[in-house]
Amino acid sequence: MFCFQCEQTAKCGGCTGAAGVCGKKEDTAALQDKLTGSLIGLARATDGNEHLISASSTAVIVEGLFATLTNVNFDNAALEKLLERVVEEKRKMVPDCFACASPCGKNNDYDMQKLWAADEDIRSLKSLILFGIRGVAAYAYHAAVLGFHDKTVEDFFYKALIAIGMDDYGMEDLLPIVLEVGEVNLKCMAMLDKANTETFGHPQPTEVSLTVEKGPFIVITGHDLYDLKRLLEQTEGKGINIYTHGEMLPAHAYPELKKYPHLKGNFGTAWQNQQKEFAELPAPILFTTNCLMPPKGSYADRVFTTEVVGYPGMRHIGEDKDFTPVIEKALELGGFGENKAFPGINGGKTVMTGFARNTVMSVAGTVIDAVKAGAIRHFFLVGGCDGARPGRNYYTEFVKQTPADTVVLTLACGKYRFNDLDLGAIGGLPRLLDIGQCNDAYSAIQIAVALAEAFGCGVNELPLSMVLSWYEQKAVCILLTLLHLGIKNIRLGPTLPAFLSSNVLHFLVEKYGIAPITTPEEDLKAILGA
Ligand code: SF4
Ligand code: SF3
Repeated sequence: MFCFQCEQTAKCGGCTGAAGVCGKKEDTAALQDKLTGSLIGLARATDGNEHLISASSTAVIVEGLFATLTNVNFDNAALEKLLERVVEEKRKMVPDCFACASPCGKNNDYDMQKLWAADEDIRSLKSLILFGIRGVAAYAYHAAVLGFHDKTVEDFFYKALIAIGMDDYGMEDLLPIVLEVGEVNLKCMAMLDKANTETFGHPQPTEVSLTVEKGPFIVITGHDLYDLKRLLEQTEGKGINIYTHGEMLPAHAYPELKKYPHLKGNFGTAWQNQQKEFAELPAPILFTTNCLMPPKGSYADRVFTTEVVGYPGMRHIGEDKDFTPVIEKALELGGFGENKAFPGINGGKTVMTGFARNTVMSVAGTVIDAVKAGAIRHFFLVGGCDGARPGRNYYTEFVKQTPADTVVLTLACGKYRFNDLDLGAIGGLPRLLDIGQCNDAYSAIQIAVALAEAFGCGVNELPLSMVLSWYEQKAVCILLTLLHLGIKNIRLGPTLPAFLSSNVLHFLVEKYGIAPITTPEEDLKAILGA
């Protein structure tokens, strides 16, 4: 196998051999490559004719891309089924090709080995496109679940897949498509923001407890808010409490979700701690998206998956969304006998969330006055994924060391490194503002653009610095969105992606000033100049 799509890739170079660091086995990696190659074949079959694109062909492309994201689907049977659906769609799209006596080969599936063995700059740019659209597909999938679609976003998947399969594309052909991934992802995140806020209302600042109350409960993790809504409906009045985990935390801030009194609080920290935190948990855990780690024997009997997530042997809740098996498991396990506090990694008992664009912009006047009066010297966006590498305590230390006259905006699961810290307030505004999930990078962008407009400058001229952490492919598409917007001097860690060749990295450094993180002390000094 060969896979280097995520930050924890072996030796910062690539996972090879029998299994990846994430636990993905060789045969699953081969199936995921085959699925990706067949999606390229399906995209090729459109031959640039958008009339051949259908809702079902797009759905399988979105699902197929999402299924290959890190920590989403380890289930070969589910991947085989997706492959069958791709063939079925291709058969519907170009039936004559299946009956042709002398096939020309132009719609053939793509052999991903060609990509992994390509010239390193071509491989790097094609990887940026592929990993980027895997992230975009995850967001498009969530929007589609809520009934929202965008033709520009959906059509782009075909263009990007075709580009990955083009053997004669050079750097000058691929580079514009890399940046287009960022442009399209901005549209996609805007669509998901609209879908979430129109369905669940605008997030409101909300304090979330880190204590699990006695009695039966269910832990729900991942990014899919609609699954949480349906779980809340099905558990209403049953004496079962619901606790969010990981990227589900911002759900507490949405009016249409927080109105359920049995949505009680948040359990645990970021994804990489799940094998420790779920061990012996007297409750079932429902995974709606990444990040799923191979479940340990101590809790494997209580893991449930739904939507695109899959793991062999784990029970999967299908399209009927009947959560009865999860509910029965919660009642059978019974929960804790008394209230149990699970403090955050810095010992905090509660965390705040819900500072998305609507809330922050409603106090824009106060924020602008505070900047003009010198009460706020600088903004930091410290956001992105969490992960297992030891160097990630950089982000805790960085936030702890930010001066009292600065504001820290955060988003995605990297926030668990510091979201239980009490950083105090400036003029009634908390110094630490959780904007939401990774896709709420859209909110962060809107806030930055509004501030830039208020100050009559560009985003790069604002007293704002971005200190990002990455792990999986959603972070790749968000980074490309920030580059598409021309945002410069982003600090990125804990390590740079293995799929950036030296020439591509050189380009990003020269054009956008991307820099690896160093130490909190040095980076703060470089940013604040003191
Ligand atoms: Fe390795 Fe990451 Fe690929 Fe898993 S997803 S096989 S850890 S590079
Ligand atoms: Fe986290 Fe997996 Fe990326 Fe949505 S849940 S940010 S790592």
